[in-house]
Amino acid sequence: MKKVLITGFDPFGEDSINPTLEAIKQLQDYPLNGGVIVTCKVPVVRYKSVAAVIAAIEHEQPDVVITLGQATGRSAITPERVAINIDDFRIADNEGQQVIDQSVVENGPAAYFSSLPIKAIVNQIRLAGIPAQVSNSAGTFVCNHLFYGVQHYLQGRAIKHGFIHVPSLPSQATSGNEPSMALSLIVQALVIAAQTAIDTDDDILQSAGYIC
Ligand code: PCA
Repeated sequence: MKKVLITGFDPFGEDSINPTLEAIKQLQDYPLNGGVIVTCKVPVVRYKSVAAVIAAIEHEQPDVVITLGQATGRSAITPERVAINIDDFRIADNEGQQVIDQSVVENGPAAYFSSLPIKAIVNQIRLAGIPAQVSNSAGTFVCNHLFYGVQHYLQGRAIKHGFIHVPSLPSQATSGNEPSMALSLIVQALVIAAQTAIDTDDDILQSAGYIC
């Protein structure tokens, strides 16, 4: 039995809900083929976000970790390719910290790649009829911070980890000016991502290059 830890963030900024927090409520103890999903809630706070996920990893001893975040304005499920060693927050985090151009980890490498099979995940989600695309930037806010910090911690350990951004929920996008995705589709896509992560050792070769 493989264990997949999926993490969700608190609401942040102007939003009073976060689709990732709503998703993990439905994913706790979700049975996979040969595995199970466990979950953990994460504060939108520099450093504390990473500490919360490290504590959950130590407690759960998962085989795979999928960290999640909301990406307002995106219309697809987007597995992130890379985390970069920079915090450049466009807004304050949930403890009022707004840092500019500071390292996530002092003297850490410039970047870490996802160790999830991101292209296989995108393919499988698309086969279920749900929009998905590899993303080549997780931004420079708490999501990228968490992605980098957890990947840094996991160096030398046999635990796969990657970050997936999900769209806003329809109730967060009622102006009609922003894309959104129903919670049921987000949850379905994340189950597919978790299953694909435990089933796939080597990612597929398929172009996901874009002009950003
Ligand atoms: N999204 C933010 C942080 C928390 C979240 O859900 C981000 O993309 O950085």
